[in-house]
Amino acid sequence: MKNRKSSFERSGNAATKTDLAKLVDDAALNAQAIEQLTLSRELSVEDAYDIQFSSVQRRIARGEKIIGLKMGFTSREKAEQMGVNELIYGYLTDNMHIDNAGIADLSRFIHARAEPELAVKFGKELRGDPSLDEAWDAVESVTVAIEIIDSRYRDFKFSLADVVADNSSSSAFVLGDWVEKPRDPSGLAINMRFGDTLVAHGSTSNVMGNPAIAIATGARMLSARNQQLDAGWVMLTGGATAAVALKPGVRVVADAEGVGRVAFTTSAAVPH
Ligand code: OOG
Ligand code: MG
Repeated sequence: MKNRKSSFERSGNAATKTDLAKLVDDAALNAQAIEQLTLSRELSVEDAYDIQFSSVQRRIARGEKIIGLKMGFTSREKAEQMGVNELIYGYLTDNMHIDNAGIADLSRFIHARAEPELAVKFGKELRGDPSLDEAWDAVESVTVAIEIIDSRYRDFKFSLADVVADNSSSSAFVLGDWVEKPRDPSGLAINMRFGDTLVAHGSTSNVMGNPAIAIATGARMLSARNQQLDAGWVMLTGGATAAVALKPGVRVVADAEGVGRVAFTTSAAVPH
């Protein structure tokens, strides 16, 4: 039989995938940055998704519930900002949800950034290799979201395998009100403001030309791991603009053309 061990197993590093899942999960829990995993071991993207899955199981064991998926690097703007050129996904849990107009406690994060995204909710499950039309047909409603990403790696620097193992920097998200889906989700202007300052401006077309393609791709990537997008799940289709570092005491507002708006405020600076 051919050598079927993954590069990770062959590298002979003592830490198992379960150990690495605990490492990234603890870093997220304690808001403590860690060194990139790939600086001291070989990790394939497949290994990284195993670590991600195992870290999400730890969240579930603590009582969190998976409520959806986020796609990453679906726009050139994001891929260029982070130097990673491949689509990724990560899981969203109920614990990551912040109410619209609520407060994001910055002490929960290491070096959080915000990005405006189109979010969708599925009316039916989606699996396999759906067409763009099938993907959009599975969507029940849409809203504008602000994703708060927070890499657990020092200086927000990572390789593809590192970021995947870290649940693709999933950290928190705020959702606007759900509205009827447009016939075509492409070409909608999307903006984000910090106070009165416009800090990000793009179009939903930045997301793979059409966010429905990001949805179809997410379904296909999950299928490759024998998983699926469930009815009732939420998906963040990916940042349409570069992400912007959060600061204390700032009101963050995003809007998407014809879809609505969403806001939150960051906690005040802690006096020294
Ligand atoms: C990885 C997550 C990317 C997006 O929308 O492209 C992402 C990161 O940039 O830390 O959420
Ligand atoms: Mg994102």
